[in-house]
Amino acid sequence: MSELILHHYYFSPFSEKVRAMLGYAGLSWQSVEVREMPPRPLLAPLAGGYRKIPVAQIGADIFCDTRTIAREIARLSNKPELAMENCPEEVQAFIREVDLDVFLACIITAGNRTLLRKVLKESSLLDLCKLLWDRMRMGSKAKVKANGPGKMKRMVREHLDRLESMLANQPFLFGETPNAADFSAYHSLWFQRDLAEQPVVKGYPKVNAWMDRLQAFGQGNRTDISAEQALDIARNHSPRAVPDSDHDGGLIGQAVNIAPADYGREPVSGTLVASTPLEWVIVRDDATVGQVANHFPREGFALRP
Ligand SMILES: N[C@@H](CCC(=O)N[C@@H](CS)C(=O)NCC(=O)O)C(=O)O
Repeated sequence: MSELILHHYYFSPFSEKVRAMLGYAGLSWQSVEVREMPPRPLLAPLAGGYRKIPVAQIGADIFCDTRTIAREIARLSNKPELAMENCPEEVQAFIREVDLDVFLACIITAGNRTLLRKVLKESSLLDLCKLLWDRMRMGSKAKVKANGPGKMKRMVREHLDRLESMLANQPFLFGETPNAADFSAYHSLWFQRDLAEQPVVKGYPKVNAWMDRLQAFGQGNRTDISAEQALDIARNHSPRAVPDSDHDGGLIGQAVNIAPADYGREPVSGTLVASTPLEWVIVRDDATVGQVANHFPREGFALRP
């Protein structure tokens, strides 16, 4: 069993991205299911204010954002192609686009009765109202350019056209085997096709076959544990050693805030202990679990001394 713990919820596309990666990587992992919206009091000691999902944990190290999570999965499974930075620049540019603009277009245009029915099966009407309110508030504070619904529907169709042609002569988007791009493109379409059952995806046979191929890898070997067990694990570990690095020049050892730059921009405060070209690591002393380290990708995040 790898020591990786994933804090996630079923309806979260970015969680689905990681679950699918864990399947391709063939890893055993531990699962903690969290609510679809804050407050998440048993995750807060680990995430330290970071509100997005999923979050991964290895001992007392907490990985925020699927980019740092993918890096850990790549390392644990010896599948470097899962980490974006190991992919060619063309692939990285594709991932940047699909993980933000295409994701938002797919999520916002997916809403329909089927999706509502499925969400209501798992929660109450009151919780559904709270969820919609939470997402509206998150959207109103976001720093991403908003497109109208017509434009977003067009974006989804253009994206599907593009994938269909990329898959014309090969099983995966960039060749014979998957890389990080496949999982980034997959999760938003999973939300459209498998959750909302939107008819638009049906018209794309190669895209459907590719999604089925990714799903055939499974989701690895999952063991459910409780949030309290995850907290115990953090409490019984110390953060791992960090690389000797000071990419920002002189900030190591200083108190900093790190927050996503796009949406869900709640900051996490701590002492900067590593600053590499790819990531920032801060340590925090938490009253419940003791010292934990939070890892953030540089891309898509902002650091303030
Ligand atoms: N860039 C983030 C995006 C994560 C994200 O947007 N997650 C959504 C769920 S799929 C989220 O956190 N929504 C708000 C919430 O669940 O509280 C990543 O790659 O992990």
